[in-house]
Amino acid sequence: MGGSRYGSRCLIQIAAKSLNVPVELLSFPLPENFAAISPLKLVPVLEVDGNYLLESQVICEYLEDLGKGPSLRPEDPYDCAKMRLLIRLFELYYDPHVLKIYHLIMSQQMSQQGPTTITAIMEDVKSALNLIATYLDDQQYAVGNTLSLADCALMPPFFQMTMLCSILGIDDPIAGQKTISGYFEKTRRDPHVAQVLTDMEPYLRKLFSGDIHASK
Ligand SMILES: N[C@@H](CCC(=O)N[C@@H](CS)C(=O)NCC(=O)O)C(=O)O
Repeated sequence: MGGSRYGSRCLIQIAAKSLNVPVELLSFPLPENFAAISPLKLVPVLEVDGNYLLESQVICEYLEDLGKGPSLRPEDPYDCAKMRLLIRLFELYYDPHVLKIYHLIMSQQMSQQGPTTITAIMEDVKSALNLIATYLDDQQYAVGNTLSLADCALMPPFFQMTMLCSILGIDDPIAGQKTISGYFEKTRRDPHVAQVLTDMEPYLRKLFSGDIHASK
């Protein structure tokens, strides 16, 4: 799905490793028969010899295990664990809150209860960002000075949040958290990250328009 924060995780990795993986971007809503490929009816999915792998992080780890291109897993075991911790903190404590905002937008309920509900959810989002910030290195990337799977996981959703807030005209929690905003600005300069974020933009603009304008 174009603009997907989870699909884009794999796209940054594929670009950074120069992998020859044909990519098909699906549009939203996903086709009915997609359930035959993924019982979760979620993207991304990776086809491997006629089988289908689900879950972006499982796909990323599989692509790393193939051993092609530069490794996006830090060599040092502690750094590698920190990379995995950042990804888990994002998935368990940040994204479920953000998902509530997206459901609100998609369910066309923005004009009735949107602004109040979003303000409440943003408090949880801010707490999750503080938690993630505790484990971010103060270097160019999330862990040290090279791109890792943590950056592939964090940058697309952070970008999605900044776009959402700019379209809604509300305070951006990414910009409001010093460590996170410093990380975001540094890491978005990576050419592979920059390209994927640029590609996400038109899809996100389309996705977040409509209902959002109706609520103003
Ligand atoms: N845990 C899954 C989450 C994937 C996910 O939420 N994908 C969204 C796009 S970002 C999706 O396919 N949504 C389709 C829908 O809601 O119909 C992963 O890591 O792959």
